[in-house]
Amino acid sequence: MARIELVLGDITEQHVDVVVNAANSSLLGGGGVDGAIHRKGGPDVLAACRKLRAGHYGRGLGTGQAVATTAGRLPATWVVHTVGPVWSAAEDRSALLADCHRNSLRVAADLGARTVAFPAISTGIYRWPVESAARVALTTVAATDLPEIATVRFVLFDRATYDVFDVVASEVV
Ligand code: AR6
Repeated sequence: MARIELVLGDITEQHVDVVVNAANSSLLGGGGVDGAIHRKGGPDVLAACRKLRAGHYGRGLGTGQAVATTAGRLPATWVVHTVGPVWSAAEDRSALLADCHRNSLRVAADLGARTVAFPAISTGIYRWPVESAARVALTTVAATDLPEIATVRFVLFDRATYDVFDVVASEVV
């Protein structure tokens, strides 16, 4: 099993092989993590995303799927873009949130990545409650055994989110 780390910080500053982007199905940018990755990664990231849209992903990236591009000017080597589910109180979409994590790790392993950094997918603009998202993210990563991946780092942007991940990690990992 990969070592799981929690850090308080900015995902665009991580020196890892892969940073995971909390993207949307257009792959063409947005706010939050997505905006920061495109801003700091620069035009090569957007160009690679446009190429994906012109090819296999003409209809966009489905919720729970993952695909890689260059990381452009980021310190990471690759960005793996995934689309989290929008929170719904009426419908349990946890399986899709788990898919995001599992599929991102598989794409990273196929690239030969050893270190992968995730943000708290779906907990911002997509409004997923942090404790529930942390439980899905941490249990899924802990259960996804890919020998290539040595370290998975959750990069939490604020202290409150970090503290919730820390409590959940002590229960499930
Ligand atoms: N580093 C680490 N975490 C961050 C950063 C950062 N630089 N910036 C924000 N966060 P969000 P979502 C935290 O909204 O909920 C975009 O428009 C943030 O505080 O980035 O999956 C996409 O294009 C929150 O805890 O992702 C989609 O349309 C977490 O990262 C939509 O937002 C996720 O927040 C995706 O929404």
